[in-house]
Amino acid sequence: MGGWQSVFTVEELEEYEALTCFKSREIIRCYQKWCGIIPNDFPKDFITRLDKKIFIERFVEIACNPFADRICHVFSSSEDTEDGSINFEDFLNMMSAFSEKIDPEAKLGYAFKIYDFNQDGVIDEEDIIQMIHTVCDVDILDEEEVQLLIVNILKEADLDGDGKITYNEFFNAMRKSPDFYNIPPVSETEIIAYIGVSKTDEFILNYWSARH
Ligand SMILES: [Ca+2]
Ligand SMILES: [Ca+2]
Repeated sequence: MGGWQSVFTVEELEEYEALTCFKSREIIRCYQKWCGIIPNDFPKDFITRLDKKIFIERFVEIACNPFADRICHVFSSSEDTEDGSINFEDFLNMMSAFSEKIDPEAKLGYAFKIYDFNQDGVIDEEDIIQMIHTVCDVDILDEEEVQLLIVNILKEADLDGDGKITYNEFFNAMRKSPDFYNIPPVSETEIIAYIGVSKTDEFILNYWSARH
């Protein structure tokens, strides 16, 4: 690890270990990754914020993910909610959430936030439409199919039938998935095929895990 270790104080490493699912070794590796993402002339501290667009372009693992924008907004600690900029600490949290080591329930909490496009604490029809449009670059579904998909998703997850999926309802729907503890990666083609099947929980959970 050599010189990289000295980037952090012992206290900083302990603090980051407490806030993430990483050990100090993995935190240092995240920092190395971060240094590969930021432009050469960008400050190498932990709090300077990198513009969302530049971050997405330079972080290849996320660049192709249609939810990249939402992911940045969920993990950005910027006070400006429209901003989505990322600093090292946000990046570390993001990596921790993507990690296989994270508790699946914690991962679901992040997934829920990502799908809650309008950030009102529930997933409703508006969010589901956004979700479909995010996954499908081209309009492969007509209006009728979109409506059917919404109905199917709500039928599976919206237990009290109020047209909104709360976190608890989301959690219950996700927990039924046989892939809950063993999430397989899927290709974009499979994801689009999945929409046709419209098995809500598998669709959402597989999608979330597909690109990291
Ligand atoms: Ca919402
Ligand atoms: Ca409900």
